[in-house]
Amino acid sequence: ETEKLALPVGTTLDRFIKKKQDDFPFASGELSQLLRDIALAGKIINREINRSGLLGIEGAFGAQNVQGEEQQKLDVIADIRFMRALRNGGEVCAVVSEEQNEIIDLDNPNGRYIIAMDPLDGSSNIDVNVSIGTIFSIYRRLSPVGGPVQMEDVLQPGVAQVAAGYLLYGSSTMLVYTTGRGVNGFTYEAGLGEFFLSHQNIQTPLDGKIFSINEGAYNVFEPAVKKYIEDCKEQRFSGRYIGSLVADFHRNLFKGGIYIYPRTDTAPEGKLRLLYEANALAYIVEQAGGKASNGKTRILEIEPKELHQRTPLFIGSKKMVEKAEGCF
Ligand code: AHM
Ligand code: MG
Repeated sequence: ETEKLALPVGTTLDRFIKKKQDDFPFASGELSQLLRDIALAGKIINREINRSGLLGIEGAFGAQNVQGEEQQKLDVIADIRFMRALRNGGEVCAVVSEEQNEIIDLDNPNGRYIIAMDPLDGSSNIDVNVSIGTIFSIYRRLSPVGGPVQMEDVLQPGVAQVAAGYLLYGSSTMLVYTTGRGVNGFTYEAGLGEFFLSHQNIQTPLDGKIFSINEGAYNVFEPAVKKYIEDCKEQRFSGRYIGSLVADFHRNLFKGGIYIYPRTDTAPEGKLRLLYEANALAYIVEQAGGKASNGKTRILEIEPKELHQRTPLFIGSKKMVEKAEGCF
C-alpha cells in the first residue's frame, strides 16, 4: 500500500528507476542506466515494428531507414539496434544473442554487466502482424573489470541474474522487468515516447485454467506430457497458443496458466534456449509467485554448458507446473 502511494499513477519508467535507485544510495547507478538503455532500444524497435508492414512498399516512395541500411529482416534490425544501444551505454562488456553464434564483445572492457538476449522472439509471427517480444537477462561479470570477457562470465546459472525482463510488442507495447524485488510492468505511450508504470508488483495466480503448447507434436510428446495435457482437457481448460513465447507467457502471467515447450523427436532438448529465453522468464515468474521447471529441475538452477543450450520448459502458475512435474 505504501509503495502504491509513493508511486502514483503517471509514474514514468525513468522516475520509477530513479526512485528505486534512491532506495539503494550506495549502488553505482550503472544497472539503472542499463535498464534505461534497454528501454530506449525497445522504443526504437517498437517504431520499426510498427512500420514493418510498410517495409516492402517503402521503396516505392523512396524512404530508407535512418542509417541508410538496406531493408533487413526485422529480427536482424532489432539485434543491430540493441547492440548499438548497449555499446553506447557502456555498462555492458559482452552480449549473448540468439542472432549471433559467438559471444559479442562490445569493446567496453570496464563494463560490469553481461546480457543474454533474444532481440526479437516469435520468428513465425514477425511478418504477419502478430505479437512478438524481446527477452533479456542481466548478469554481473565474474572476471576482473578491464580484462577480456571469459566464458564463465557468460555461462552463469539463472539464479545469478541481477535483473531480467521482456518487451511485448502487442496491442500495446509493454516492458516488464524484475531486479529481484518483485515484478513491475510499464506500458508505452508512443505519443509521449514514455513508458508509464501500469502494473505494479505483479503477482501471478497460484493456479490457472489455460494451457499453452503446440499440440501438433502431440504424438511424439513424452508420456508424462501427454498425461498432463489429457488432464487439462478432462478439466476442460482453455488451449491458447500464439506461438510467441513472450505473448503466451504474458497472458498466462496475468490470467493464470501454464506454457509448455517439451522435448520432441526433432527437438530432443525442446526448442527454447536456456540463456536468453527460459532463464529471464523463469526469474520473472518466480518473482511473481509462479514456477519454472524443465519437468524435473528448477530452470534457474540449471548449470549452462553452452551459449545456445536448449531446455524443455514448463512455466506459469505454481500449482499447474507442480502438477506437470508430478506426471514425470
Ligand atoms: P524463435 O526464437 O525462432 O522465434 O523460436 C521461439 C518461439 C517461441 O516464441 C514460441 O513459443 C515457439 O518458438 C513456437 O515454436 P513452435 O512453432 O514449434 O510451436
Ligand atoms: Mg527466440
